[in-house]
Amino acid sequence: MRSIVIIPTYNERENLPPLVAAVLAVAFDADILVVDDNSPDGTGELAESLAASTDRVRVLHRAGKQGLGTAYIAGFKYALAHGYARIVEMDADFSHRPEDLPALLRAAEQADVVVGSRNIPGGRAENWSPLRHLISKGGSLYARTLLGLPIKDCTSGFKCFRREALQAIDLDGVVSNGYGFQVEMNYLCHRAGLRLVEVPIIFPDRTVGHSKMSSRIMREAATLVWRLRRRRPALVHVPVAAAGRSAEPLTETVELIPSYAGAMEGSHT
Ligand SMILES: Nc1nc2c(ncn2[C@@H]2O[C@H](COP(=O)(O)OP(=O)(O)O)[C@@H](O)[C@H]2O)c(=O)[nH]1
Ligand SMILES: [Mg+2]
Repeated sequence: MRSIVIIPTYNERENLPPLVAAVLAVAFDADILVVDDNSPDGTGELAESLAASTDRVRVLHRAGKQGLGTAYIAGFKYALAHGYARIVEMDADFSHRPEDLPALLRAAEQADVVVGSRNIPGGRAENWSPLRHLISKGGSLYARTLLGLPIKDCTSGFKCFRREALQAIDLDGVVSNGYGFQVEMNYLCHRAGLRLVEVPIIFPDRTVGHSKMSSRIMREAATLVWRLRRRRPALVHVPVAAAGRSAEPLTETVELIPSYAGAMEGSHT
C-alpha cells in the first residue's frame, strides 16, 4: 500500500532539496517522483543526485517545458505502472506544506479523490491581496457552479487520488494543461461517479523562485469550463472505485469534510 508524491519542477533548484527531505520525513510510506522539464537552472541534475542517495526518490526527465498538466499525466502513468495505491500531486515551491500531506493521505482511505482546500474551515491562502482572493474564489465559484462540482476549491493542485480513481478516467483524453487541469480532473472524476472530499490546507505564497503561471493559462481555465460543459460525459450514478466504501461511517481520527456539504465560500487560482 505505498504512496507516491509527484512533484513537477521547472527551475526549482532552491526549493527541491529541502522539500524532498521534508516529504520523506513526514510521509514514511511514500516515495517521490520528480517530473522535471529540463529546467535551465539544473533542477533535473539536482533531482538525480537526490535520487542517488535514496531509492525513495525517482526522476522523470522531459525534453523541455511542456506544462504542468502533461507533467502530471506522465507522473500518473508512472505511478499506475509501478503499482502505487495513492498518488499525490504537490508543487515544489512550499505553497503545499509537507505537514498537510498526512491528512491528505489519511482521507484517501475513505474517498477516491482528496482535494487540499483553501476554501473550507481551517484552510486558507496566506499573504494574498484582496484581488487575488477574489479572482481565486470567483474562479472556483464559476467552475463549481457551471460544472456542478461538489467541492469549493476547484483549482487546488494539492491532491491525492486513489489508483482506482486514475484508472477510472481517460488520462489521454485530458485536454488542459495549466490551472484548468485541476478543474478538468475534478470534473472527470466527479462525472465518473468517484467520491471527492476536501481537507483544509494552508497555502503560503512561494518565497523562493518564480511562478510559471501566466494570464494565458488563466484564460485557458476560463474557457475550458465551457468546453467541458459542452462535452459533458454521462454522469455515472454508481460510484466506481468508491462502491462499498461510500456508506462507511467516517472515523473520528480522519478529518474529512464531505465536499458536497455547506455553502460556497471561495477558491484559488
Ligand atoms: N515539469 C513542469 N513543472 C512545471 C511547469 N510549470 C510549472 N511547473 C511546476 O509546477 C508547480 C507549480 O507552478 P508555479 O509556478 O508555482 O505555479 P503557481 O503556484 O500557480 O504560481 C511548481 O512546482 C513548478 O515548478 C512545467 O511546464 N513543467
Ligand atoms: Mg506556486
